[in-house]
Amino acid sequence: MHLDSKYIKITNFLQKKVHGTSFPNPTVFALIVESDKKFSSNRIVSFGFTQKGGRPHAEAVAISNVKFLKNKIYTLYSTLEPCCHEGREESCVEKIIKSNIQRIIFSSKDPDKRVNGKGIKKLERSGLKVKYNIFADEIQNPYKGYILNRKFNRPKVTLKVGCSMDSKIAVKRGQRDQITNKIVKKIVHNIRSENDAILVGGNTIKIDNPDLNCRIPGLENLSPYKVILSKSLNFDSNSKIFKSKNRNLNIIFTLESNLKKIKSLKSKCYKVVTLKEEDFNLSNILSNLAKFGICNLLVEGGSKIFTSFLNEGLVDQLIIFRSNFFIGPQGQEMFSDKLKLRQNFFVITNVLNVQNNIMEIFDRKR
Ligand code: AOF
Ligand code: ZN
Repeated sequence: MHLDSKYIKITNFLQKKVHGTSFPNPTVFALIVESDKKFSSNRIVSFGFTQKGGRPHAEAVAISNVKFLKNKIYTLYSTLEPCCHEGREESCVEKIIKSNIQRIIFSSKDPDKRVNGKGIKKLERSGLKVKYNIFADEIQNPYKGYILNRKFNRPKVTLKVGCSMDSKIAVKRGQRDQITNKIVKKIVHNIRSENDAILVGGNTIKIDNPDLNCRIPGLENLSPYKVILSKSLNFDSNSKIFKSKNRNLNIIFTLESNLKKIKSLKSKCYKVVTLKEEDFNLSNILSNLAKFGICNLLVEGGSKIFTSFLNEGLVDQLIIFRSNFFIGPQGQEMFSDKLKLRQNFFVITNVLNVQNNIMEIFDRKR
């Protein structure tokens, strides 16, 4: 039925408007359409999306706003398969079965193993009509991090670099410089708000003393969690990164077991994970982050960290903001000389003009 394509397209479109606002749950968008028996008159009577903190789920919100009438047909459209596990509340499948919804149409199956097709079976067993995989490719992109988390136990990794025309990230080694323009800054803050966490190395804290939050008015509380990799915790614990009143899932991965240092960081809302030397590697750190619920990770530096992520083949997207001037040979290189060059790993998916700067987007080849 072409109506189903039309409403799924609307659902997928609207999902993108609220994407990334429901950590630790995927942001699902649902619509309920009321039709007459012949489907000649159809209208959207309700919508819902996954709320802050992950609950209520999208379907629950949408259902709660409908006054179901006996002589009408109700179709629920959703970006994701409705859940069937008893979580913090009754499952969406149960809610749908108890309501007057007869048809359920959704875009993508849920890769979470508690659901993954079981939602479909339960709905069908109750005599409801279910259709899925409708424009599922449209939702693959926003759900990429979620899918990687649930299927491969790691988040989607985006590496963000700001540099000069000759790919230098600072005028001198060990120095912080603003290289890209003000509009780039806004775009970066927007990208931050869409990620669950930002990862930096301990050196970046020492050199840049960054805040790493989102400072776009209205989006401040979508600031990502902070993740620091620091073998020795040898940074100033009064750095800005420890001052912002972020929520409680900032994490430091370290080799250090000094209880006094750890206690002081805990008091600044940081979880400290002390790893053994052999476990202090990016794959293990990513799987730890996935367990904490992180689906989208932004890596903001520095060059050693960028290089390690690239060398280990762990980058899904590379975003380079390039300014309009050269820095020259004394500048800090974007990647360290340990970078193992590999061809054909990325494809250029977009190049955008940002006033006098350029935004280059590279995606990992499938
Ligand atoms: C839905 N609608 O809006 C979302 C769903 O922690 P819980 O109990 O809320 O469950 C989280 C899981 O619920 C998550 O991994 C995914 O399988 C599903 N997300 N499902 O029906 C929603 N956000
Ligand atoms: Zn649900």
